[in-house]
Amino acid sequence: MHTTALNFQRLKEEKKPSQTTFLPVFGESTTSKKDNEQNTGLFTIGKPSDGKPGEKNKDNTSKSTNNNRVVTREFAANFTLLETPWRSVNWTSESREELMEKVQSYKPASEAVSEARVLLLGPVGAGKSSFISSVQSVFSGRVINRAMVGSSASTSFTKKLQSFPIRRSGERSDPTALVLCDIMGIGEGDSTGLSLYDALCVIKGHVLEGHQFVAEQPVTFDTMSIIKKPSLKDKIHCVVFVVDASKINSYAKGLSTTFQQLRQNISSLGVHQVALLTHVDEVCIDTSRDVSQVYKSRSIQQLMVKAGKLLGMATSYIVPVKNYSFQLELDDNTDILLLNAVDHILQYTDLYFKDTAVDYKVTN
Ligand SMILES: Nc1nc2c(ncn2[C@@H]2O[C@H](COP(=O)(O)OP(=O)(O)OP(=O)(O)O)[C@@H](O)[C@H]2O)c(=O)[nH]1
Ligand SMILES: [Mg+2]
Repeated sequence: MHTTALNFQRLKEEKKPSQTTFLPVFGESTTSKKDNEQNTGLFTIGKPSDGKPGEKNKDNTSKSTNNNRVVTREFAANFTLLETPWRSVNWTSESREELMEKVQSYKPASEAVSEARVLLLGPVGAGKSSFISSVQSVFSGRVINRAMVGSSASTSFTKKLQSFPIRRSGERSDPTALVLCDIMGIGEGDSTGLSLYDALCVIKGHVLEGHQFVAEQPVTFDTMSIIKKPSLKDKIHCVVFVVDASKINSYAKGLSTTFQQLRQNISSLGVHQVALLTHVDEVCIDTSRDVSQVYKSRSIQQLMVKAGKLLGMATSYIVPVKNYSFQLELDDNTDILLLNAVDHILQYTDLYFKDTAVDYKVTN
């Protein structure tokens, strides 16, 4: 049996009926309270925290360990699956191969650059580095941690700007034309994390590879580590916002304002933005067991709407993904969801080249 399924089972069994709390996480559900009690369950899955195993939370919910990860969070999961998926995906190995081929043969729609630079932006612990590692894992044929993944602590694990060319599968493993750029997590409305100013400096191409970000110390133009006149190859060609589905209901209020400011400024640079809704395996037990159920999940559909509101973005720009986090082996359906996300990103990256790069060529 799948490890996660086992954990769910064990945790559900541990939960005594008297302890069960119904959390109205999915407010838009049309089911009655009785239906909810039948269709929902309280489940937890490996999330790190500072607490010790077995310790009690303030709300008296118990913590337990799962592969050295302390389980603290509780979700009311709506287990009801829709009959018809709300987006159609071809979950076959042929489709996986086709998507892989598409990404490997991708060429930017501009002669001025040989690679597309895509920046992942999002709160601490959202899964930015995990997405990069997961995409590279698909092409490597095994789960690897290329971009270093942290835990979802309060400060960003990733501190510097680091570009990861996605490498082709096979022995040559030469780089594709897709470069995913990892960066420090953005602050949730206060002064911690990557600032709006620094994010824009990166997108405009002023920041050198390896630049270490320090919260409250903005990138300065009098240092040597700055590209004063960036060319198209130095710039970011698409921004991907990354948000954690399991935190959509608890992100700080200021985060929405931060996203709004980022989106306005990035849009004025002509750079298109899409979004990834990660951790979908933590908000839907059916999806956790089988990723191909993701577009039938009512709870994920509802969280997509909430993510759209948080980001100020239509849901058609957002795709759900499950990153490789605790698994050691690849799974075809997880790969397909990840590859679909990459395909989605590349479509919007090319829009930038089509819209802007022509002007760029003429004016530069
Ligand atoms: N279950 C699950 N865990 C995930 C997923 N994505 C990331 N994680 C876990 O979430 C934690 C944080 O992931 P990171 O990739 O380091 O997040 P980040 O956005 O790069 O965070 P910072 O670098 O700290 O800003 C790690 O423990 C990952 O294993 C996912 O889709 N599902
Ligand atoms: Mg990171």
